[in-house]
Amino acid sequence: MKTRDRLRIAMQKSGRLTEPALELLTRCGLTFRQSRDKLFCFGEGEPVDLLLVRDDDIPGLIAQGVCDLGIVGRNVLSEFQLTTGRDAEPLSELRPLGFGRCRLSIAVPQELDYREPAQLEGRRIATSYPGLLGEWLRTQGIAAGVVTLAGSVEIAPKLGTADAICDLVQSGGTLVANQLRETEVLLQSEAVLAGPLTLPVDERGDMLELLLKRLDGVIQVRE
Ligand code: PRT
Ligand code: ZN
Repeated sequence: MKTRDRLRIAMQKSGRLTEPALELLTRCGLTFRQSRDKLFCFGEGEPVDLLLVRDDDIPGLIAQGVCDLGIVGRNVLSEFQLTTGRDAEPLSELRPLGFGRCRLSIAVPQELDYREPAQLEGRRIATSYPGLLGEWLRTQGIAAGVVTLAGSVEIAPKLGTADAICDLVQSGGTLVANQLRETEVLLQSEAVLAGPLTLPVDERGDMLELLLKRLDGVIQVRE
């Protein structure tokens, strides 16, 4: 991998994690000059730059070595780990960051008399997380159909394309609005600092160590 002397962090360009991630980095003493295309933000004080991308691209950018770190939901990181081949660079969760909390859950139509996971046997479950859902079904010993959808998963039961869904839940409002009921929690998620399993040993490694120390300080004060 090409050596670089500046640390590069991938984060969400525009979405739920953007504001809190920037706030956290600012509290760690980092300041950025935003470039005109807003894809790359140059770090002014410390040698730390930002790449602003779609959250789904973040694990891949770290695995390819394009970025050293990423701020991304555990749900996205875990799904990447489960769905990329064994040849891909394994990633690790360096720190939980305490924002973007939600859970990945199974939900069924309210009128269904749901008591246990075994009732999902032979049913179709719509999700954007086929890796995480597939793993949960395997551990439960349930054979169910996984219908992979990019978005609007919650309307699948009404459309008749699935019998249940597996999606992110926060307040539960979206489920209620779609006459669905949360029945099983597969994953508790929040934003995490993700990185490669083996951290760089050059100047970036020193900066990373400093950043982790500052992060720990900021997170501790918050708790
Ligand atoms: O454009 P890009 O691909 O970057 O953004 P995105 O639309 O994929 O992501 P975004 O901004 O919606 O979410 C980014 C991350 O925020 C997710 O990967 C989660 O880690 C985290 N997060 C926290 C959530 C939620 N809470 C959340 N409530 N992500 C999505 N939702 C959605 C959920 O999918 C469902 O549609 O909100 C709805 C449920 O919310 P409630 O409050 O009605 O239960
Ligand atoms: Zn996304």
